[in-house]
Amino acid sequence: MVLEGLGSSLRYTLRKIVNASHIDKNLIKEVVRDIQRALLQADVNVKLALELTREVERRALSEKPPAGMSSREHVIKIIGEELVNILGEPKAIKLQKQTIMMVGLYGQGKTTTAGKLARYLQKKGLSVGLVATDIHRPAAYDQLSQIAKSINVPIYGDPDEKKASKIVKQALKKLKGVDVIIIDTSGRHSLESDLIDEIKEVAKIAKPDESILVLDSTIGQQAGPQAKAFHDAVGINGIIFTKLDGTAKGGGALSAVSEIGASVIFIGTGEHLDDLEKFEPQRFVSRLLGMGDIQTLLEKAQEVMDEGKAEETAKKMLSGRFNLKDMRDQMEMLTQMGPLKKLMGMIPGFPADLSQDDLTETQKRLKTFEVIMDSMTNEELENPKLIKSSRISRISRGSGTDAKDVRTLLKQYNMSKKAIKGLAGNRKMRRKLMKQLQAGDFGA
Ligand SMILES: Nc1nc2c(ncn2[C@@H]2O[C@H](COP(=O)(O)OP(=O)(O)OP(=O)(O)O)[C@@H](O)[C@H]2O)c(=O)[nH]1
Ligand SMILES: [Mg+2]
Repeated sequence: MVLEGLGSSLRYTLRKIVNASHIDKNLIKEVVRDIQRALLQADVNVKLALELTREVERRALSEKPPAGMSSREHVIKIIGEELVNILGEPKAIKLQKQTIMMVGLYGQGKTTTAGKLARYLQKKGLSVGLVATDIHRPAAYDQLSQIAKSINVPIYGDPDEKKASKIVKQALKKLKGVDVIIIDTSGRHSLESDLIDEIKEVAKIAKPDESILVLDSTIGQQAGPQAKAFHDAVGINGIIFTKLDGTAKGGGALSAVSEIGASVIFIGTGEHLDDLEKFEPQRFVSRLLGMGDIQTLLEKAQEVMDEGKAEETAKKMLSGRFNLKDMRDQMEMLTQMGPLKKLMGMIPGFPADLSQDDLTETQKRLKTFEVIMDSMTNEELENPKLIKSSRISRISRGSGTDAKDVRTLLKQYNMSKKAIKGLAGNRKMRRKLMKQLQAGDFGA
């Protein structure tokens, strides 16, 4: 996984949010400190890391969650959004006829990435040709030839030619028929003037539609100044980061180029030609944070909260007070089942152990009860004794059910109430139930 270290520490932090009993200022401050530490460890620029965490804190403390979103989800969403923000705008490669020039310092991954890009475009249905202009390293032509052969694309190069621009001139003629021409250039240890002159000359002949800078992401924040220097020299349209597999400094490289306004197109995540991924900040961050896992965790947290509510209702029930509203609350939880399955057996008047068929039947019945109760007035819910035959007709009409169903509901209510009364008077039984509730023994 890309940036495993950063990902795992951020995921650990998000877990804190998911598992916290409630979200408060202290928790947010703690989370923000964790994120700061994680970003700095991933080599993200201090200023950028501070800006991000300040913004997360400000938003988490001041913004209200949109309707239907819990405060946990909201804080996690803010963190995700701010992380996406520091990665900047992505750029997509156009799927059309064009000339692409790859530039970069020595050993950054230009040649490999030229092959990866050729493979990518080929898979998208374009015909591609590769051009080898590295006149300095003798093995360069062979390296690109091998890549070209493995993906079955034409290559043009001339190991005997000493001028890169001449090779390009020939290549443009030879590869006229292909959709995309990808020119691999030579690298240097540093941005010396002869490298600059050479790629400038290549560019003059090739007139590339895209000049792509290939950057080894292990250089971390150095990516920023390097990108700027290349941009000033030849004009860079997009960046491809390589070696994002297994680097602790990837966060530094990614954030550094976005800071100077350069757009990342792809990331290289391995030595194989298929190890090229479109760079999509949103997806990148989702994966980094393990959003799929987080969603599951949030759902689990929701269940835990329901258990809390179940306990509250059960306590109220044990106090002896019980009206139709209380019954509706219980039923609401019952219909969610899952970890509450066991609790159902604990509610007096409902069967203790249900088969799946019984369960389905009961759920159906509960659904009908719910519809009926929706047609009752608040007064009726709080004081069910009021419900006599004229009201029963009105309620059944209003809910589109039979009067018989309304009577069944009232019968069920009376049974539950009676059982609860007996229970509330039975101290031994009460203690047993409370113990079960406190142990959180709801089963799954
Ligand atoms: N793990 C990993 N290795 C990569 C990746 N991209 C390139 N490499 C490796 O990095 C090394 C250098 O890659 P090249 O493509 O030869 O780099 P270059 O920029 O063309 O190098 P020069 O032409 O010598 O300047 C090779 O061993 C590649 O296999 C990547 O995304 N992940
Ligand atoms: Mg090379």
